[in-house]
Amino acid sequence: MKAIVLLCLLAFTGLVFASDPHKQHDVNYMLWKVNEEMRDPAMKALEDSFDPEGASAHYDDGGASIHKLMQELQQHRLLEQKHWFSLFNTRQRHEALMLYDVLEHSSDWATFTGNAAYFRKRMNEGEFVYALYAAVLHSSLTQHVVLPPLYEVTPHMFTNSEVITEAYRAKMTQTPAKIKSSFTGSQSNPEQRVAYFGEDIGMNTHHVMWHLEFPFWWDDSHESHHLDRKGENFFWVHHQLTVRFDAERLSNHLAPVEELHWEDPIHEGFAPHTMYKYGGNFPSRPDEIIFEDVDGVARVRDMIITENRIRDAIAHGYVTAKDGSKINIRDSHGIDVLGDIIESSTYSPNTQYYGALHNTAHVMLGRQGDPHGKYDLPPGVLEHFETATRDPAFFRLHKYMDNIFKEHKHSLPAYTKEELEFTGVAVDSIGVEGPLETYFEDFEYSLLNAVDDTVEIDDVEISTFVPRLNHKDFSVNIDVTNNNGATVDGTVRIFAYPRFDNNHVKFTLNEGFWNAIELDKFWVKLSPGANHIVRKSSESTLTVPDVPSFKSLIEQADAAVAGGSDLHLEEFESALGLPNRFLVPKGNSNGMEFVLIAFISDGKADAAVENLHTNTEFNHYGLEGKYPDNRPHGYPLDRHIDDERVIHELPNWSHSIVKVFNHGEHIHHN
Ligand SMILES: [Cu+2]
Repeated sequence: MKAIVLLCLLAFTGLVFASDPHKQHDVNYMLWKVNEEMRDPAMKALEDSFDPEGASAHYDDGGASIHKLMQELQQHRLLEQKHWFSLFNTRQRHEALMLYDVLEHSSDWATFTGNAAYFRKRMNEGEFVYALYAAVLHSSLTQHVVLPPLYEVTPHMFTNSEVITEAYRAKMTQTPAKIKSSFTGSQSNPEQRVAYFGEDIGMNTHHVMWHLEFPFWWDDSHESHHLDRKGENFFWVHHQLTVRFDAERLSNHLAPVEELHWEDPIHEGFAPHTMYKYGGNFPSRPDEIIFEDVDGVARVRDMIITENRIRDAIAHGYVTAKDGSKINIRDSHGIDVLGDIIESSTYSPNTQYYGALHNTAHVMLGRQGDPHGKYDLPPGVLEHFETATRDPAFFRLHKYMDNIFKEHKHSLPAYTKEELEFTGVAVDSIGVEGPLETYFEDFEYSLLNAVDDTVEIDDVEISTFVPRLNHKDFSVNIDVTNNNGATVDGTVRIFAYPRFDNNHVKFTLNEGFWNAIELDKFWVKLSPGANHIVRKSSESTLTVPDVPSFKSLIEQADAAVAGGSDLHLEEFESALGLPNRFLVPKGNSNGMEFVLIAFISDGKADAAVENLHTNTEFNHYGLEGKYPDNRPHGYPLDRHIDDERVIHELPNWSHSIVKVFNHGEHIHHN
């Protein structure tokens, strides 16, 4: 939403937008020490002076949302504070969404911030954080406000219990500490070799932010707009995580993930070494357990029935809506419907029949350690987007769903030469300049918000440093010939897929395409004749830069408020993509071979919105507006190939073999 609006206006007026320092300031303090007393005096005063029901004129729903929430509050029905919160808990989600509705329907900033201050003091902190994050992302009042990195707001969800315990000790003894974080488990567990992926705080943040931008609970009848291609985006973002995880496994000489299935044992157990701020430790799961029915959630049999109904729909090429009508899915739009069904979101045409395979599976898997609630354990890591990928079973579960999507994609007719061609345009070569090399570096972030404190006691610096994957700068060079005699618009699509499997068997084109990692997508103007495109790794439109630390956001907003100056944080507004440092899979010391692909399609035919061609930027997720690219995600590698010659003889694509190295380099914390 934000990025699109910004872009369109940039194109028309050349304006650059500043973030509103006051709004940034307020959002900062609402989230700073969210389990503790408000530290900003003016906002603290609002906690008791603000009257939420004061004037219905300040709400664009006439005050309906606020009356509802106030009634729940006055009747003491809301979840207590200092209690865990999970979005998959229906009642807790409803409570969080009641607050989201209040914020979303606040028509001016005083009402928004007044409500936030008022309910921060009175509602469960987890519900509050969720509601505020969702509201800041979706409210028209908070465009250009940057949300602080979630790992510094709720650090418990991103780090190990060992680190948290150390942090509490540092606080108790008032001794500054920089605590080393290690990945969960031991080297005798082969899965530990890829823990750097599932436990990467930037990847976890990406995953949470994606689910916040495209929430399954989003209901168009209560919102101002429709989320374009939400179901397809659900497929694509998880598909990319799935194939990317396999590329990491291959980098580390592990076999690709095998899908899990309801009738098979769950081979890998998991000991999370993670704790809730309130509610004890995350539950563990032993190796090789057999799926059990989970009381109050679902029976294993129901899961199989749901899956079969979805597979039937794919085989038929249509789904059956609630009213019995048929919705065709055997076309490029089908994936969107299927994504809505599998997640499921409120966009699903028939949840009664097709259930909620993904959401229910997360809870089923999360509860296997205590399926009958005998031990009163809190929810498992799989029941939070922040922590889900820590458990290797997450990727097994998503491989299972990815294979269902694959069944659908492969039921569509292969693209023909005529469909894929871009008349007069040939991609002559693609190559890489600079080393394709990854390394680990220590990244430090604050744990101040993890520990308890009081207003009277000063903070001591408490932080942790954690190894994370990064890559050296490189650029992709593409040579293109345009024989059209006039300038044309092109969409450049860059992918890479592993060349070999773990047995060093070459992937077929079909396997490779399905396993392709999307690296970049952007618009170009192709002049007549030869064009040389140099695209830097830092420019990828699919990734985001590191968000400034929470402390730095506070300092910058405070300074701007005090000095009446501008605040420029635009580049950090969207947290949708993977971190840019995560662009390339790890590779290994021998150099892991990838097939690098550039495909250029007709930009005019691709554009779903006007005026985008004048801008070389590209937004990968559409949000409020339309997603700018008409083509399905992954195009043109998203379908199976009948005849490899169609691809090989296509002039407007090119490929080359590249190697990604990792020499064990680790840049240590000072
Ligand atoms: Cu997810």
